[in-house]
Amino acid sequence: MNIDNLMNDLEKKHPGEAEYLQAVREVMESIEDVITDNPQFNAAGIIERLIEPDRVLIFKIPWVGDDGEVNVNLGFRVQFNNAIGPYKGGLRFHPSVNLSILKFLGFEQIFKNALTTLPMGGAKGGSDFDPKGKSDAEIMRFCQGFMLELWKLIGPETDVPAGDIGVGGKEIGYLYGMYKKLAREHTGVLTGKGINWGGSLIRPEATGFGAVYFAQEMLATKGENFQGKRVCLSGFGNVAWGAARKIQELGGKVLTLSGPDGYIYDPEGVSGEKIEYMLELRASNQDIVQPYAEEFPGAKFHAGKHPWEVPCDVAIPCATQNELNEEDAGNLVSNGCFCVAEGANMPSTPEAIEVFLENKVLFGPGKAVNAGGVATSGLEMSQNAMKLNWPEEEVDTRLHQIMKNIHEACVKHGTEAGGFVNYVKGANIAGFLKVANVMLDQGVL
Ligand code: NDP
Ligand code: 2IT
Repeated sequence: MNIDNLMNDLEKKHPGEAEYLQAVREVMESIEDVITDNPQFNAAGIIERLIEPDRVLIFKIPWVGDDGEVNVNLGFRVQFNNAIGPYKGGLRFHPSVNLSILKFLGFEQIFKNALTTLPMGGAKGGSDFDPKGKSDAEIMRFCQGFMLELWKLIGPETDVPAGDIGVGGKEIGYLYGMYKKLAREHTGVLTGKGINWGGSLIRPEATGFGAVYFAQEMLATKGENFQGKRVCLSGFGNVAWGAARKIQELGGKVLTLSGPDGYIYDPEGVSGEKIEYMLELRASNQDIVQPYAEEFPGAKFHAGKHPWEVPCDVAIPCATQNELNEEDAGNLVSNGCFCVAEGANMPSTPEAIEVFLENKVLFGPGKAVNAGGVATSGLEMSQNAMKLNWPEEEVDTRLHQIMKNIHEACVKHGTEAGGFVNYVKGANIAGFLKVANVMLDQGVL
């Protein structure tokens, strides 16, 4: 496989789709040797079939604001690959959303979902709708308009969306209500549902808990754990909240949070009521982290800066793609950070990843580290299919075991001569092999 030729052809077909091309290149670089050693994949055109989505739906959502004005947003669903199960992946509502971002997320989701060991294919969707400053009534009308188009494409055995940035329990409720009305059925068509209508315990916490379980496994390879560790987090949303809770439980200290406006440094640690305050901040729909420093005066707000300049042992980026660059990676390494676990999807730039790998940092990529969210969505689907609910402990135990298994798969496929574990390679190879072999079994489709 000539990666440069492949990428040039792909770029010609999809010019300007930077995030999508970035995600494809990373996977191709990891699996290059696997492709050379297994000519059956090329013979079946696996790569060419894997890097293009099965289909993409783009639609418009006209909706009326509280002021009576008509607004029009774009909606998307990228159904990437359903070799191992129904299409599965979140919906993102954020003004930055475009086709490139959703294709990168859908592509990553194929391998992430394969790593969970559960039967789920890869998809992603969303809209450039900005929830910031919108009333509940506006969010409801928008979600209803979104589902009016989407419902035709999805179903509990076809495609099962969930949340992502800007889509939490409230939005899933409005989306589910509209689906139920249109399809005239109660099914597990979305995950992240409310606990009284088919949701799973632990799903809200799952991505953050899972990320910390994975980091725990990485630390254990060095005989370490979270006790007394200084941890820098970015973001202040769902993933950061779950991670903060679990780190506190394990005896670590969360020093930072961040938003698009800058970062918070809290030398006393983000713990107890401060963690729950994150939920209030997000629910305010203001999308700034600065008020934390006004609420808790021991903390300091640093406008327009990344949290990665604060000395720490472990870093867990939980905000968005490409939020941690080469300079940030350099700062982390020179300040002694030895473990980086990606809670967000593709938060580190390729240059930053290179810095981490060159310096033998324990670096866990998003598709492995944050797979606990979609894994617990898979557990929600299982519970829906059985029409019963597992207790919290059962879901958490399964989630924990899944994260341990993903870590083991990364070690199996990513251990280099000399013993260093390249988790990027390990996750990409393990995820790819599963999907590629299933595609071989099922023929050219
Ligand atoms: P939330 O909407 O709950 O929080 C997102 C956080 O990231 C907010 O703090 C948000 O602030 C910030 N953020 C978003 N876009 C930007 C930007 N362009 N620049 C700086 N900060 C930004 O989302 P989640 O916590 O659910 O998602 C966070 C990350 O985790 C995403 O990468 C998501 O894809 C990933 N993820 C989520 C899973 C889940 O189950 N929810 C599962 C696996 C991965 P603001 O909104 O103000 O921009
Ligand atoms: O990026 C992700 O894995 C998610 N946003 C969760 C997807 C899901 O279907 O639960």
